[in-house]
Amino acid sequence: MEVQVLQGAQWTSLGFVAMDKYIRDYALPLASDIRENESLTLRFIKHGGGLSHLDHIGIGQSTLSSLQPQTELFYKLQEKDNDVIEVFESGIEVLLTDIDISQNIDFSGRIEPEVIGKAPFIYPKENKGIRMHSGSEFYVYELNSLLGQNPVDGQIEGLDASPYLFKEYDIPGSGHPRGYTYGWVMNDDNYLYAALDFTPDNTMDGDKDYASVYIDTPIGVKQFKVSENQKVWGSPAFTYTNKVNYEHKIYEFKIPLTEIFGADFSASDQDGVNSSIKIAFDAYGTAMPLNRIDPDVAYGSKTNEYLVVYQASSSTNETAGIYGQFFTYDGMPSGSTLELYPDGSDYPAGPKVAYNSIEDEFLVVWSRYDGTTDRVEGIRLDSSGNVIGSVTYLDEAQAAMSDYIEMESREFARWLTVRTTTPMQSFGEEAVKTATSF
Ligand SMILES: [Ca+2]
Ligand SMILES: [Ca+2]
Ligand SMILES: [Ca+2]
Repeated sequence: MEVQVLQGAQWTSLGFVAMDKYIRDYALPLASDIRENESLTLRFIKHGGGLSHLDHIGIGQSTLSSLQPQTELFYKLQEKDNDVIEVFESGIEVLLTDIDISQNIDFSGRIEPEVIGKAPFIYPKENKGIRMHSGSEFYVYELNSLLGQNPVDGQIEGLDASPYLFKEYDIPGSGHPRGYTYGWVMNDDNYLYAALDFTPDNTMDGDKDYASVYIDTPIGVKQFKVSENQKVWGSPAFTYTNKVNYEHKIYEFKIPLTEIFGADFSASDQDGVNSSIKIAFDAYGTAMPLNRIDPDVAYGSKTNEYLVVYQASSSTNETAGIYGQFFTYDGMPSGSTLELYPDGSDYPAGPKVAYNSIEDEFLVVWSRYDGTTDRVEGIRLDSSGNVIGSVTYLDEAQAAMSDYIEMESREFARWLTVRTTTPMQSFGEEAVKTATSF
């Protein structure tokens, strides 16, 4: 991203910053020949990369004034709040008044990679990565259990009076904000109405954004897909809702009941109709889920549950985080996803987990390059997933591999031990460290 300033009739470059897909804060000093209390016209130009967005621009307490007629800029760039505007190669211009020359230009923004992943979010989440079919997981909506209408009009506020069918928390791997997605379903005599409030998608990306309803019908699973170019079954909209304070994607669906129950279906004669509708959703907004790789599992004997830990990364593998998920003894997810090390600028890898049956605790370790050295870090969790203490440095390890063994031994403390290969010059040696110290 390049920042330019207008001086006379001349645009002068103030500098460049390298951005990634996450909205981050940047600062550039003002040019020395800019005078106090002036108004300043700045231009932000995207150079290279994929889609780009700015969330906030300011100079100290200086007031941002939008250049007419782009009044949306003024509203969206006032605060860093995930309410963003798209920036193109042609750039955007903003006018700042009452400049305090002792301050930097502060701004927040992102640039996506040119090639981004294609995987949508799936609801129910059990279907992730699997093509929808009759054996997939579905929500069940009983016909006539919620009578009503949701006109396809870009508004879903009225739905809050009705219970939602699902509410799922999503952590996008794409740099979009994390947040909840809500789904509603209702029907009248002729149509099934469904709606999604897809709060993780705060970018308006034309036909790249889409969502679908999947319904298991007697003739197989039908997909009802909606996007800017596909409006047979409903429509997307980009709007504000009462769920978050930034503009984002919603989807409304209006599906004839004859598409579900067959052409003979009649509201007045529902004899012989299986009124349980099996329904699922997907949504993609260039907002997309993380890729989950490199899992490890430990069994918690006290609670009869498994803790699976894994690395989750974006499809471009530029950053990653470490996550965990409990599963019941029969394999159902238990509780929500645990963020053990956040997806950020670095790349924690190779998570391992072990269980301490004496303390009923789990220890998760991973290796991470912090910009200077490779390090093995760990975190303790109780069997409910609550973090005990905080992420703790355990050892230096240049091999991006950590392994550890359970040692309920006599001499050692009753906790797990961490074993890692240590620096390259002594590759092959193993250092044994107890984790009792953290
Ligand atoms: Ca904003
Ligand atoms: Ca509506
Ligand atoms: Ca989008």
